[in-house]
Amino acid sequence: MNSKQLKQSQLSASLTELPPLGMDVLSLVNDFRRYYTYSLGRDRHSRSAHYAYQALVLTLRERLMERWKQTRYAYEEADCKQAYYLSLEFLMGRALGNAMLNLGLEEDTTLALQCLGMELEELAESEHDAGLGNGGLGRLAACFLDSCATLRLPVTGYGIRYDYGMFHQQIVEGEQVEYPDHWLRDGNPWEIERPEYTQRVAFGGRTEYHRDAAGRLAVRWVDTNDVLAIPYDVPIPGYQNNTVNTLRLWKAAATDEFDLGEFNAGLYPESVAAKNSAEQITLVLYPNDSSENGKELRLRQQYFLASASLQDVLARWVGIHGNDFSSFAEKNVFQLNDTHPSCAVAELIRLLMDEHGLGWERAWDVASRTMAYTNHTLLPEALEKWPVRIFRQLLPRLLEIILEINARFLAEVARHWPGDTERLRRMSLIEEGREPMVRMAYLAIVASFSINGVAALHSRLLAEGLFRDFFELWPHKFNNKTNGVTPRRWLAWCNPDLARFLDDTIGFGWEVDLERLHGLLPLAEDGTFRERWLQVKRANKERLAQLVATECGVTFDPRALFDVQVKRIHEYKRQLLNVLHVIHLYDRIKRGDAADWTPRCVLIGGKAAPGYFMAKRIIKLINNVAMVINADPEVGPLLKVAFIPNYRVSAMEVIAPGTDLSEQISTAGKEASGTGNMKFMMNGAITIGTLDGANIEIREEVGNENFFLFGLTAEQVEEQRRHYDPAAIIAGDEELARVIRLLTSGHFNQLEPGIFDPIVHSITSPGDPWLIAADFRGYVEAQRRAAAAFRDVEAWTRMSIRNTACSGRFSTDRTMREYNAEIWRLPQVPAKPMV
Ligand code: 26Q
Repeated sequence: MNSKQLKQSQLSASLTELPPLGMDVLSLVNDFRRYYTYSLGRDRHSRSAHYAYQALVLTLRERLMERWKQTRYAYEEADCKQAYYLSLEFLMGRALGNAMLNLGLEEDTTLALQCLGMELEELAESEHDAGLGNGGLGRLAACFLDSCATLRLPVTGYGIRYDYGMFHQQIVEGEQVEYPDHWLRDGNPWEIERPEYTQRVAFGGRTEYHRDAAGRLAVRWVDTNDVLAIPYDVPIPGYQNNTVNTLRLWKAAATDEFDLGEFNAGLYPESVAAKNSAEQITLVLYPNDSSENGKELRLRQQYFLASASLQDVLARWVGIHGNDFSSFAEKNVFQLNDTHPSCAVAELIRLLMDEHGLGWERAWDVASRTMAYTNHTLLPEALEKWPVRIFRQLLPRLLEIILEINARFLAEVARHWPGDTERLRRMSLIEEGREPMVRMAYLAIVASFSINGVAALHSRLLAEGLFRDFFELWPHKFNNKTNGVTPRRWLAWCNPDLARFLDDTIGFGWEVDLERLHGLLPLAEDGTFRERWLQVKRANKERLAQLVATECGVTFDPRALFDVQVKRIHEYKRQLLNVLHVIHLYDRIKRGDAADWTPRCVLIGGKAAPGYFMAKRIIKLINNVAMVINADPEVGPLLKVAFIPNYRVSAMEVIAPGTDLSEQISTAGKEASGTGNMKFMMNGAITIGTLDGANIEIREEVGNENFFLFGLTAEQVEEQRRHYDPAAIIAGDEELARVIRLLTSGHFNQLEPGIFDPIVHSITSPGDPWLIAADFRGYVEAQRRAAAAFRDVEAWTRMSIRNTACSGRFSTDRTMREYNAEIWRLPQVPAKPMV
């Protein structure tokens, strides 16, 4: 050994594990300065908050990074079962606050920045929301990941890295205008590109049959157009437990051959065009929250996600076990977030048979023991279907497999119900007709060992209605998992004043054991406690009023009742019913019926799918009504109405803590669960709502005295529809008749004649599926009770406290424990302690 080699080997031997990064204020200050000065090259002349934000993210990110690696090692070494949450949507919102909170660095970071003369709030505000989802289903996926990491469950999220997330909504002359959400413009410091795990996804082409080496009939999928899937990993920190799980998002990229082939033929523009069409796949999120049928690009997205994710899991498996899949189902489970990723069923079979040499029976056995499906909708028209024709063109091999699954499945149905051809037709994975369609929900049901709804009522209605035939065949597959929300983001982070107050009164640790909020119940009787509760609510209402002032230009008085409905705009969610009530209040003021008035500020927000005409017209109505009311000096402070533009995760973080009354007023039997209802409840709002979705369970937890209930039940809704006569209801209700007259008279559209005719028509039509007129009277009376209750400050505060106190069940920690106990069966794997 020469001296150079000697030196090298001595150096190598003296290398030790990197020491963990400091978790104190001084380390944070110094790392921040190092990033700001040396990595980003900024100095005291840099005035934009953006670079300070970047330096802060890098400082926190490196602390996540070491825990992330240790978590991966811990899962590898445990060699345990893992779950994969497949979802076309992850509505993550902002990550900075969450990272600080979950690392336990919230206080120290605030201090560190103060030392440097900066405000955390300003930096936090400069982060774009990661809006890779439409609404409830996407945000649920994000809350699930937070809880899985907190519970130390080995769960990986798989999704798509859209270049453009949910559109940015502006309101121009009362109407929604959509702008592209280029959220990656300034880069995304939270993601790590991992090109070393790139996968290849095929489209188009045809299938070819041949004999393999062992003489068995085998299939080749040939002449395909391939696209690369490049993973970008996002860290998902657990709550102060050193666990960091992974969200893996795929980006589409053109293959090299693609370019080269065309290029060599001298077709440069064509080759660039081909590259473009490959990269189209992950360009933009579809902004519909109920299925839009027939868009081929959407099916491409779905298959791209399913195929890349399954190949990724299988590659890791094969790396350890080779082509022995005998224990695969004991070690892996895939949770399908609605039918959107349900191509995975057929894709797993394809990969096992065509790529790894399994026969049908064994491939089917693996698939049907690893797939689990969650349904999120009861609206029959929202069930996903794809034309067989598109499948044949785009995914010919998958179609063959789906048809094979169907043939075998229908044979089973025929054995179970001999001679019942009507049932065969009903249950077939293929809907026959002029344009035959693949029924994605049935594909998911047939292959899954577990099928769940997202609230008790929803799961019951699935079994009794939408999926009845399947429930009769396989009752054991069906189960309920009531949704939740993560109390870290939706209480600890978004409502810090309440969080500190909770620490002071019920002690530390409620963030991970939310049932401990029950400890607040006796305190509802304590006058000083109530006084402080009210102070916290008051400060939060001031913060919300500030947001409404800047975003809507409307003045909300924090002493008034803050009445809020924020969610996607949908006829079944009945924002229209809310508006009718607002018009009714206005009418009462104008006709001098305002004795014992409770001043009220009504806030409505939400996005409409760009092609949903009625939803857009409802937004226009809300804005026009607001304009008239807010400008009327006679109304003054008695009633204010605002539509908050661009409702999103970060807006809800201000809205929920400042709300008094939470509007959950969907037509019973239509809202699968709702999760906004839970966020409001946790923050001490009282619900006005129907017996729909999780409202039912919320009311059971908090008690009828602390909930403003109204409206038809799901059963009564079905009954009413058969002989619905809104004209008679309107004729028999003078106050409703006056509201309708105000609408038809053009009072809210003096310069835009007729624009609200479609709305009036829908309310007055016997075919109105949402039964607006039927629930109007009950709603107005519930609102009267709420207004009266609000005037008794003491009683209202009791109700508010009880709502928070009883919200423990709606933590996604509970939801994830149930998924794990009854579906996934994963061990909890502790992270290695940081030394
Ligand atoms: C499907 C195919 C093509 C294009 C779009 C879609 C699509 C996209 C998103 C269909 C549906 C969605 C989203 C549905 C959704 O958010 N559902 C909500 O899920 C929540 C979580 O379970 C529930 O609380 C809500 O009740 C439910 O409406």
